[in-house]
Amino acid sequence: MTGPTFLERLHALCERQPDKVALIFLPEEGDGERLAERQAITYGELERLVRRGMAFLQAKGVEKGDRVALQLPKSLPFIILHLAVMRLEAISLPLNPGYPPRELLYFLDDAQAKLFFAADTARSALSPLLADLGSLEETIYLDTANGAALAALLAPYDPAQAASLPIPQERDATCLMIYTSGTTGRPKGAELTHGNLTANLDALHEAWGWREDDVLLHVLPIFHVHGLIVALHGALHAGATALLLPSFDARRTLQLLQDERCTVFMGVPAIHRRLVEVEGAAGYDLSHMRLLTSGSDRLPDDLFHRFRETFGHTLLERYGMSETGMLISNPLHGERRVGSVGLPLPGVEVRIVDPETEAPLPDGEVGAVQVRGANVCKGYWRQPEKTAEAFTADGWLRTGDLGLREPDGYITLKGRSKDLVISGGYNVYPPEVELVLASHPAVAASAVIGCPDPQWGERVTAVIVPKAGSAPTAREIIAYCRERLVSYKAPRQVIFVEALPRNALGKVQKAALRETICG
Ligand code: MCA
Repeated sequence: MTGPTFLERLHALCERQPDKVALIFLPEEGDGERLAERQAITYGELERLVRRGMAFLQAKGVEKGDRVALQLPKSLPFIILHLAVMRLEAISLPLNPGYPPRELLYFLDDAQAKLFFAADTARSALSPLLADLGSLEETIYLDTANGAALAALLAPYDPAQAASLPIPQERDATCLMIYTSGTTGRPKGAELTHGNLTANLDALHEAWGWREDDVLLHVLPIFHVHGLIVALHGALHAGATALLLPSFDARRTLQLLQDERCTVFMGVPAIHRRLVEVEGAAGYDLSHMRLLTSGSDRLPDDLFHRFRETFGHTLLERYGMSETGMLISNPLHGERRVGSVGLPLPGVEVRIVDPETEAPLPDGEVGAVQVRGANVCKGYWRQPEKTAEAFTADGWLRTGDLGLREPDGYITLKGRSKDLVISGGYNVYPPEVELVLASHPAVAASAVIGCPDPQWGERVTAVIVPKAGSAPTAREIIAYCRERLVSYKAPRQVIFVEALPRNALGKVQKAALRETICG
């Protein structure tokens, strides 16, 4: 692989266009959206802040390979610290601010995080719990709502001190860890390297025609690959400008896309659905936009058509996963085929194989989707056996999705071989929820499935056999899960049954259950 890495490229952009605005942070709507309250950061300021951040992290003892966890809202401190960690050859570990303490502790412990940044508002809940965490040397609480807090934190540190540090050169070194769950229920950290990020960003740059004069409206969370790599890194890699909304609001999004003359927007189907449902949606002028993408969940055909009818833009559907970044995309120019995720991105190999023998299948036959390329992660953090299970001997990653290739190369996904529910673009692994349900004193057995849902795509549904003599309520079960799991993983629906359908080996037959329960 040749060419600069993502961090080298970003550094060069900061030197070349220091006065260009890189990031604009928009306040929550209630805060009163006036120009003066926006915070604009130029590429030059970004570089200076990242260097200060590096000097600060060095003073905290952060070294190559250390894990630094960030459970912060979408904010400037998050982005500066994230970039500074990666520039120091350490590993950034972004975490959903919605994780309840129980989930959070698992991630910090499993990753053996050395330093942890959390929101100031979480201090009283977290500080007693973190005291016993072996690897954790320090937790730093930050007031991210107050722009001055970061400046105050970093002020004593000299950006010149970090200026002499080389930009990381080792492409195989892990720089980012994203936790994903799996069939065993325990989330595992996918280790993404500098080389992975670079390969993915270069491929998307070429495929989607990113330009320096692009303006991205960013509404996604930044603790996942979609919002962090594809959207935020994508804009920075292009030297473009990203306008960041702290959270998604459909009407405001349309207003901003129109008024700010944004050129790029990325969303999940649940977001696009809300956009078309805004009253008077078709009246917003989005004619200046050049790219609107959809991912993280299958784009329903009706939404594909409705979006085009409403806004005059054809959504570009693409497919990716945490372990690989983006793999397959409909083309920027050419046919964006409804129901298909498109063609493999430059440098990404995709094959469809027989799920049993793993022999490649001819076009048109449904099989398991496997992927290989410089974008694919090197494995799971400290889980060599899980890594070995995920890859074939010749280095293909088993995605867990089923699909077929059309004779002209377009790939269409046809379901999953893994047990997974996708709710509003978030992956929910049933075993993780079932593990929590199993710990409830009134639950004898449970199975978690996804039922079709007009808002979320799939609704997390718990089917429960209560213990003899107990009569739990749905409300109780949901509350119990919410205490232990981030809210989108908690069931939205609970159904009580006398028995679960099982096969001869005692395994719950989820397909049969979906048929009877989801109707
Ligand atoms: C929010 N809620 C949800 C979800 N989101 N429930 C189920 N599924 C969800 N996805 C619930 C909250 O628990 C809360 O419930 C209520 O909805 C309102 O919460 P709020 O935060 O206001 O929700 P929202 O702002 O309306 O969020 C909807 C959303 C969000 C904007 C669609 O879910 C979202 O940003 N999704 C995108 C996820 C994403 O970026 N995925 C990428 C990962 P209550 O009121 O009862 O407490 S996948 C990825 O990265 C791969 C690589 C890829 O290919 O992209």
